Amino acid sequence: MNRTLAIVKPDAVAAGRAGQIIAQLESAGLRPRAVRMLTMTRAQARSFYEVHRDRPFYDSLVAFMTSGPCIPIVLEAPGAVGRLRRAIGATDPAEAAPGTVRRLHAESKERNAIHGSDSDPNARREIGFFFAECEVPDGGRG
Ligand code: 3AN
Repeated sequence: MNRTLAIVKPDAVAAGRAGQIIAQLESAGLRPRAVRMLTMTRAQARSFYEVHRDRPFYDSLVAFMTSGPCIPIVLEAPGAVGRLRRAIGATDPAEAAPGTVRRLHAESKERNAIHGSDSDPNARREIGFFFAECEVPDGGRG
């Protein structure tokens, strides 16, 4: 059993799709372990997406991610990182497989409904970014 981080992004929350998306993750065998709802500050969004700071879409991505509330979720499953990535689909919803969260709910490469950690080390970092030790004891386990 290990953990990963999903974020239901501001576009999906604003569209009233958070419940459907979380149900879809549960159907894919991902068990919510901790959940929050918050609006990211600019500093938080810049830091979370630091790896993309030199990409042309960085400022726009930060503006989008701070545009309204989002829902970070710690999910548990065997092979959690890969299981979540398969459930959410490709970055571009036009390329996402049928039945994936992005195929069903995303508008564009940027407004793409959900984030999922892309590796165990990044899952540990991202869980620690949003959740305190008391919310996910041993939260760092990958
Ligand atoms: P993924 O979320 O599929 O792992 P990343 O890590 O390459 O994709 O990108 C992080 C986020 O940056 C995406 N979820 C999306 O919101 C945004 N993004 C990625 N590529 C583009 C792009 N070409 N144009 C606009 N936004 C993008």
